[in-house]
Amino acid sequence: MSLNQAITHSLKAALLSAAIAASLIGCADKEATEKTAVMSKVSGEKITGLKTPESAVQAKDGKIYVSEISEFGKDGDGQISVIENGEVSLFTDGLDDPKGLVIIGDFLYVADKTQIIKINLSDATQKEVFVPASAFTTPPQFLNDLEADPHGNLYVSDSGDILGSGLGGVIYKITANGEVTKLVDGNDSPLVMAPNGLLADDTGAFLLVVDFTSGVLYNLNTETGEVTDVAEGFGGGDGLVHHSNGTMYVSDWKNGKVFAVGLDGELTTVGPQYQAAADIAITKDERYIMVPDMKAGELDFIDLTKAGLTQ
Ligand SMILES: [Ca+2]
Ligand SMILES: [Ca+2]
Repeated sequence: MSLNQAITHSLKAALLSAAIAASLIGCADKEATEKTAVMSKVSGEKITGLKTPESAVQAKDGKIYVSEISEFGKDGDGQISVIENGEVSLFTDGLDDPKGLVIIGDFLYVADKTQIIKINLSDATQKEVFVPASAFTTPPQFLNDLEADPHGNLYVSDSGDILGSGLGGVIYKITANGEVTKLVDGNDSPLVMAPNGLLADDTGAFLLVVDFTSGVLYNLNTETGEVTDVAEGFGGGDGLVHHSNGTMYVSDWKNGKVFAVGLDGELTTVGPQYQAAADIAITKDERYIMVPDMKAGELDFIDLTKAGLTQ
């Protein structure tokens, strides 16, 4: 971290803590309920042999779903694997470049390059295009993270020309019936370059976003489209996770790191050095941060009960 970044972190610590506390208030109760309701089927053992894994999510029954891009830009070779008690099996294939995953009710939603796919968790043959590419206001280039709010709305980041100019990204809201609205793009705010990780608050009024090009974390007002700079220095920011104790975790794909961001705004690196820490997630019992290491082809588990990572 440069001195400038360090100073910025210091100056913005209070703002960050306020933003997280304000936007995520109420999450603790919900997560605590789920925590006790779920029997974790996680051994903490690293999963290997995955094909360019990007994102992971744990269902209420403990199963973990992982999106695998396989070859970037090649259609039809993407897939979703399911992990149960440490055993990996194929859930569904025939996707393009699947990335962000979110579960609403009995369905898994997948941001698959240019469209959103909806799959029945209990029967993967029930798979449909929930939002086609044509429904977006601009043709999607690189649909990336998916997030849901308690009202059943989805949010998706299009990271734009993420591997080229690093610009052209857009953030969209998708209602439960599939209606798409553009929330913000680079014309509305220069902070929006290649938006990646999304984290919604309990009301859907605010969305925390980390940008892959700038490493800036910002807060988006989903009603007004107003974008507020919260913190910076996250490199190739990818995944955002909230723990009910107030700690936030942010992954840095480019530098292979996972940061814990305390309520005081202090950053701590957690877990080992990765090749490419993609879209992280937290297990239902909040014991592990799941880290898809895209280049290593692995899903790692950072045990938060070790090294004083939980209070
Ligand atoms: Ca592919
Ligand atoms: Ca991502």
